[in-house]
Amino acid sequence: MVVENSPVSERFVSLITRDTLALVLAGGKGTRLGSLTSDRVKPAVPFGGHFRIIDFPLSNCINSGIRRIGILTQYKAHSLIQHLQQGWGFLRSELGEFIELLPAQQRTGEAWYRGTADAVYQNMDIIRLHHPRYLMILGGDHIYKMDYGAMLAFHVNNDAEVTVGCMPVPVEQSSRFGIMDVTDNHRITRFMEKPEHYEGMPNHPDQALASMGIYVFNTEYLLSRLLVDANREDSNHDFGEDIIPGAVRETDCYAYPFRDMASDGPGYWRDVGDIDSYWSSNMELVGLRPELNIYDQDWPILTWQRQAPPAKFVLDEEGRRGEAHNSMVAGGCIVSGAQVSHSLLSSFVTVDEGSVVDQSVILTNVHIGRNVRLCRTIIEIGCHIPDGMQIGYDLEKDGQRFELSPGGIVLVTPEMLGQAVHHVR
Ligand code: ADQ
Ligand code: ADP
Repeated sequence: MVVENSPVSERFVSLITRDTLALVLAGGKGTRLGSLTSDRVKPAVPFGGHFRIIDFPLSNCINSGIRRIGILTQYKAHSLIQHLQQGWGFLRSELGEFIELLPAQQRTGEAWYRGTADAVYQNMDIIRLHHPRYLMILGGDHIYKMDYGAMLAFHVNNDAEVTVGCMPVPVEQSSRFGIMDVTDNHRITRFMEKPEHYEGMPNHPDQALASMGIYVFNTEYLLSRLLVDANREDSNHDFGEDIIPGAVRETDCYAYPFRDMASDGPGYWRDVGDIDSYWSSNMELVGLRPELNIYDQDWPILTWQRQAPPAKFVLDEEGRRGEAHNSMVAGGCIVSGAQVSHSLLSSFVTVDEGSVVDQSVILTNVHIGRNVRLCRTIIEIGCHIPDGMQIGYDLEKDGQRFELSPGGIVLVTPEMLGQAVHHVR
């Protein structure tokens, strides 16, 4: 096993990842994604054509050699549970590997999960059963590729009790994140959750060091803190607000700088917090040189997907080409005599003759009729866009019948379409 106080050689990283239990926080309400989260929790929101957002942290776990994973759920979990059951059942329990759902179930009293720290506290008995030496706490709603093994090795090498994943952000964004001050050797000296005012990093006043909401804890330390926190009436039972600031005051906490695995440059990490950032991070994928490479076979993003025939592009009877460029088109799609550009089509999308789809994110099982024009739209699973409809050109009108984001992206759901079509009749 790892020898106390001695640097971890790369040979031993696998011993640390095997001694780690990952807990993915997937229970937040996350209302800023509007109708995309009206009946599913954010980690279950589809992303990048094939994936659900939670596939990113889960794939990071598997690719890092962490194969014991608990998922803490609470609100609107049906779609998430279905996805995990369909796609993430491949681990071998006889080898001690598992992905386990940990729904709020009043294990410690009357309350549902009161906050992120309470969600972990309420599962303390289950955590103890697995007796992991390290706990890796992960948010379930971020898009990124990260080798957690490197962060765990950093934690052990520093002899830390707590390690927080971090990256620099523009100082104006400080109020959206946990922000920390660190010494030259990465020890955290101060942690402020979403500060209203922050003066910037000493060497870079235009930047702030932000917490990614990813933590490594020595299990015994975290469990002892959670016991104390659970009984405090002045606590919100939240990692960012209570546990991390308290730990920084009393023990050795380190900040692990997240870097890109391939280039060692700044890492790609997105919190798809609202409709505009959801749309733009999907759009980044279809661009010329996406920062996030989902074609990297060394770090596959795993998911569940339906069996689908290849995507098909058809010349229609009038000789109009069915084409897509600068786009990603999933299996089961048929583009017939229609033009698709700068867009992302999930599986089983059909685009009929004479239609134009531009800068749009189309989710699974969508039918786009004839002579439809879509620009800067997000079309929810199961929509049928009637012939001749135009969306994304007259934003004032679209704002009345669909959901319009501050950045001018139109989100369309089957319910809104039902009402819009009914209204026209
Ligand atoms: P926020 O993003 O505001 O800040 P929060 O809303 O607490 O964090 O959500 C973190 C994760 O926990 C999400 O994946 C969410 O789904 C889940 N979650 C929330 N409430 C839960 C509950 N009751 N039960 C189970 N899961 C729950 C955090 C940190 C900041 C950091 C940012 C980075 O507090 O310091 O900068 O993440 O995005
Ligand atoms: P929702 O997220 O709205 O609950 P559902 O899970 O009900 O979505 O799925 C709606 C349709 O999308 C179904 O046909 C289902 O087979 C398909 N689907 C579900 N998950 C995925 C996925 N990860 N990738 C592609 N298609 C999916």
